[in-house]
Amino acid sequence: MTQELLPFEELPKELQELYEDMQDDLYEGLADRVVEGTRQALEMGRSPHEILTYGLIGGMDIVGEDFGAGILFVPEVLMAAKAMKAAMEILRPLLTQTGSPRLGTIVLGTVKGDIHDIGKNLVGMMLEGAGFDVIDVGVNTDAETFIQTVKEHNAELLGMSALLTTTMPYMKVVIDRLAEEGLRDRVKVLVGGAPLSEAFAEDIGADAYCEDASVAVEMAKKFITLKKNAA
Ligand code: B1M
Repeated sequence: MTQELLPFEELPKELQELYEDMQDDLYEGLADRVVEGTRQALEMGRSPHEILTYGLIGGMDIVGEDFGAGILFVPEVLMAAKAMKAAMEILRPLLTQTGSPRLGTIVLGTVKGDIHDIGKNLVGMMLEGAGFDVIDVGVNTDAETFIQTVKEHNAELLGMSALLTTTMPYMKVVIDRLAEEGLRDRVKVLVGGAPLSEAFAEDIGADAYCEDASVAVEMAKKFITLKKNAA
C-alpha cells in the first residue's frame, strides 16, 4: 500500500476505462459489477492499492461530492457503501496477509455518534497486513468501551475514526478519559477521518493525525519502534 502509484493518466487506456466503469458502478450502487471490476483488475495484475485508490475511493469521492451537493441522498449513498464494502472483501485477504512478526496491538473504532466505518475498516486491514493485532470495537463507540478494550488487550495503540464535524470532538473525551485512567503515557493515540486535520489532532492531544491508511501504518510502526528502543 505504500508503493508509488502511477498517475491515472499514465495507466493503459483499457485500465483507465475499467476504473472509470468501476467508479460509475459504485456510484450506482451496483455491488456485483464493482466486485467483478475488482476481480478483473486483480487478474490484470494490478495492486490492491491501485484498485482501491482509482476504482473504489475515486468512486466514493464522487459520491461524497454529490451527497454534499444534495444530488444523492442517504439510500443511494448506502448502496454505494455496500458496493464498496463488497469489493473490499475481495481485497481483504491480500491486504491482511502478513508473514511479518506481530508488532503490537491496536484498538480501533469509530467514535460515539458516528456510524461511518469504511475508512476505519480499511485502516484495520492495512494495520493487520503490516503485522498488528487489530481489535475492532466497531462504530458508535463510547469512551468506556475504548478504555475497557485497551485494558483488556493491554494495547499499545488506540486508533479513532470520525467522519462528522459533530463527532470529531468526542475524540478528546476519549483521550481525557485515557489520562484519567492513568493510561495516557503508555498508549499512543492515532486519529483519522476526512474532516480532521493535523492542527485538530494536536489540539485534542492526539499523538498522530493519519491522513490515510498508509500514514496510519507508518505512524503505528514508528510508535512501536520508539517504544522498543526506549525499553
Ligand atoms: Co456520511 N457524511 N453521513 N454516510 N458520508 C460524509 C462524511 C459527508 C462529508 C458527506 C457530505 O456531505 N459531502 C457528511 C459529513 C459532513 C460533515 O460533518 N462535515 C456526511 C453526513 C452529513 C452524513 C449524515 C449526517 C447524513 C444524514 O443522515 N443526513 C449521516 C450520519 C450518520 C452517522 O454517522 N451518525 C451519514 C450517513 C452515511 C451513510 C450511512 C449513508 C454512509 C456510511 C456507510 C458506512 O460507512 N458504513 C455515508 C458515507 C458513505 C459518506 C461518504 C460519502 C463517504 C465516506 C467514506 O466511506 N469514504 C462521506 C463523504 C466523504 O467523506 N467525502 C460522507 C471512503 C473512505 C475510504 O474514506 O472514511 O475518509 P475515509 O477514510 C480514510 C481517511 O479519512 C483515513 O484513512 C481512510 C483510508 O484512507 N481514516 C483514518 C479514516 N479513519 C481513520 C482512522 C484512523 C486512521 C486513519 O485511525 C488510526
